[in-house]
Amino acid sequence: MKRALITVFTVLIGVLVVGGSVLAISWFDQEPSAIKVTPAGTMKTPQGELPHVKVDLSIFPNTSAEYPGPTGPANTVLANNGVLQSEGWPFYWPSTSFTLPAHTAVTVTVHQYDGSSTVWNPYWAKVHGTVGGKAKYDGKELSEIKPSDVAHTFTIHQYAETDQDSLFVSVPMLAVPSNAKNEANGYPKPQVIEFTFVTGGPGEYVWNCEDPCGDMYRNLGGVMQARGWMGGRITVV
Ligand SMILES: [Cu+2]
Repeated sequence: MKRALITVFTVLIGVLVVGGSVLAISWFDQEPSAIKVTPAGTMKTPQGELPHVKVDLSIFPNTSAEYPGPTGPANTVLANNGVLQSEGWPFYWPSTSFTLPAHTAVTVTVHQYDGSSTVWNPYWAKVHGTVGGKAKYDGKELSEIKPSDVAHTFTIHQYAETDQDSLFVSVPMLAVPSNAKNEANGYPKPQVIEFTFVTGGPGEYVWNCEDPCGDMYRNLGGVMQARGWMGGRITVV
């Protein structure tokens, strides 16, 4: 009887430890809540007239009271090379997670407040995978910018092995000039970047920044590998 009780106790403790760990990990790995897309009627595209949605994003060079950035503990630690403090690193706002409708034209407008850090590969200074192969930079249509003018990129990747529809989009985010003065909100006047791409069928995609804006190896660590900062998840439904 005693032995049976001890066994039950041991199993119970095991369940608590494992269950607690799973809860802790999922809490530490929490993502910011997904960005809402705004329906915008239909749009004429090379694939015909399609439903149209809009997404608004910002890129801030550092956190502030108004834009606190991603506050999940795992993100904070990752983004600061193990040091618990969240200021001084750039991030996409208000989130890095989206759910997008399938077979839809998606127009993304980005308010970009950060300075430049030259891309290692000029490929990332070019626009890939958008409607017309271009993006609008403060109203001007361009298919590439100077590698030294890139602040960040918005790059959606396809998984290497999958049977879902291909989706590869990469747009360089134009930097604000290095001598730009901060306005009342503590940030310089942003560059406004706009581009449209077309989703295929349902699938799971990841996106991230390809500009070396983080720390550690070749500045590709820290925020560069942290969801909620410079990368996220796109679900097409
Ligand atoms: Cu970046």
